Amino acid sequence: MLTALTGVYGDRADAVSVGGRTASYEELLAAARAVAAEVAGAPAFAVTATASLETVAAVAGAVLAGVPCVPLPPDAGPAERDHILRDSGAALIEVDFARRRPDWSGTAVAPGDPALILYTSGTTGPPKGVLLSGAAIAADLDALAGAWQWSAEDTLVHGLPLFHVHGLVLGVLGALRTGSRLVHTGRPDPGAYARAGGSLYFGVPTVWSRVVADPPAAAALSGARLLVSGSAALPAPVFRELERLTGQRPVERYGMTETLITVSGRAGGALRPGTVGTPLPGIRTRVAAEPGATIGELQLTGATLFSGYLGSPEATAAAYTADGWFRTGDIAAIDEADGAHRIVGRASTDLIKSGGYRIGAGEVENALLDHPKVSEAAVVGVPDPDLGQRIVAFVVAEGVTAEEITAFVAAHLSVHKRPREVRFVASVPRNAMGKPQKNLLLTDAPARRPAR
Ligand code: MLC
Ligand code: AMP
Repeated sequence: MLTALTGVYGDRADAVSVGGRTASYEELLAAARAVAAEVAGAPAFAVTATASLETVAAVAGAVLAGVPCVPLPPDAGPAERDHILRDSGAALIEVDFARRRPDWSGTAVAPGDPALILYTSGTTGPPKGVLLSGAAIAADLDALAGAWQWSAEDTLVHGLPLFHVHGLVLGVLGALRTGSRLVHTGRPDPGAYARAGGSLYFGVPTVWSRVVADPPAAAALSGARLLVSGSAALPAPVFRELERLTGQRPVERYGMTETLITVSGRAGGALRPGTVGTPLPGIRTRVAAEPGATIGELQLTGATLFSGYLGSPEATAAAYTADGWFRTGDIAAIDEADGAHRIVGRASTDLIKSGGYRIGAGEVENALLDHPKVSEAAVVGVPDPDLGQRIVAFVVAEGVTAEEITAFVAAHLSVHKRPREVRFVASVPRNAMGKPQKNLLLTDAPARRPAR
C-alpha cells in the first residue's frame, strides 16, 4: 500500500505537506515505523485525527504493523468519543513525529487484515465501525489511479478531514500509493486551494461551490490537470460554473465508507453534470428497480467492499441481498446508452449528507433527548445551497434557546452534527406506530431563526 515509502519514486524533501509542515518520505517512514513499533500486536489503536503529519504517520504505521487505526474526529464530544473507543477497544496513542525507530524490523501483514476502522452513522443508533482491509483499499486506489491517470507526476491538493474515506483513504493513502506529492491545506478553503499549485484537486461539492463563488481562486485552478468531486451530489450549476471559470469539467465519483469509491468518471472521458461515471474495473453494479421502473436501489459487488461492521454480524448481513450484493441505500439510474450512473436520492430520509458528511438523524435525535429540557425531537435534512442539506431539529422544549440546543449537540457529538436550525413545535406528529411523521413537520412548522 505504501509504495512511495519503499523508495521506488525516490525521495523528495517536500513529499508530504500538511497544514504548512513538510516531510520527506524518509522522515515519514521513520515516524510511521515508530508508530508501528508502539502498536504492534494490539487489536487496534486510535489517534485524534487532526489535519497533521502525525495523522499521516499513524495511518502509515497502522499499515506497516498490520494493526487497524481508528481515526477519531478531533472535535468529537465525549459521547461520540467514548462510544468509538469502547466499541473498537482501541487504545488512544499520541504520535510524536520526531520519534525514530529505524530498528523496527516489521511484521508479517496479510492483505485481508484490517488497516482502518472508520466510524460512520446509520439511520438509528450510534455510529458503526467499518472494517477496511489493506486489500480493499489497495484495489480501490489502483482502480482510481487508472481512471484518473493519477501518478507520481501529480501534486495532490485537498483540505478534507482525515477521519473519513475521502480525505484519509483517497487523500492520504492514495498519495502514498501513487507517489504523488501531497499538499493538505489544513482546511478546504478556496484561497488555500488556489495557492497550492497542484495538478490534482479533491473536494466535496460544498468546497467546489465555495470555489466558484470566489472567481480568482477558481481561475487559479485552470492549470490543474484534474478537479475531482465526490461524497455528495455536485449541483449542475456548480459543475457548469467550474467549467466556465477553470476551462475544465470536474470528474465526479461515487462511493461510501462501506464500499470505497466504486463508480467514477474518467480523465479524458465524457463528463456530464448529474452523472457519476461508470463502475471502476472489478466493480459490478445493478439497479434493483420495480417492474416497469428505471430507478431503484443501487447494489454492487467487488474487491473494494468492507470486511463487515465491527462486532455486528447482523448489521453486516442486513447490508447484503440474499444473493450477495451490497445494498447502498442510494437510489440510482443507469443510462442505457453509455452506462453512466446517476444518483438520484437516498432510500431513507434519516441519512443526511451535509457538507459531504454523513449524519444519522437518530444519533442527533438521541443527543437532543439527552438535554434535560428537550422532551421530543425529530431531525431532518433540508436542501441547502451551501451544504447540500442542512440539519434541522424539531424539538418540544421549554426554558432553553435554539443556540443552547445547538451548542449542546456540538459539544456531545462532532461539531458538524449540530443542527443549523432549531424549530420549536408543540408536539412531533406520529403515526399509529409512534414513528415521527417528518414530512408533516416540514410542511406545517414555521421557520425559526437559523442557529450558527
Ligand atoms: C460553529 N462552530 C462551532 C459551533 N458553531 N463549534 C462548536 N459549537 C458550535 N455551536 C465552528 C467550529 O468551531 C469550527 O470553527 C467551524 O464552526 C466548523 O464548522 P463546520 O460545520 O465544519 O464548517 P463548515 O464551513 O460548515 O464546513 C464545510 C466543510 C465541511 C465543507 C469545510 O463540511 C467539510 O470539511 N466537509 C468534508 C466532509 C467529508 O470529508 N466527507 C467525506 C466522507 S467520505 P473552526 O474555527 O474550526 O473553523 C465519503 C465517501 C466518498 O463520503 O464518496 O467520498
Ligand atoms: P459516507 O459513508 O460518508 O462515505 O457516505 C456515502 C454516501 O455519500 C453515499 O451513500 C451517497 O449517498 C453519498 N455520495 C457519495 N458520493 C456521491 C456522489 N458523487 N453523488 C451523490 N452522492 C454521493
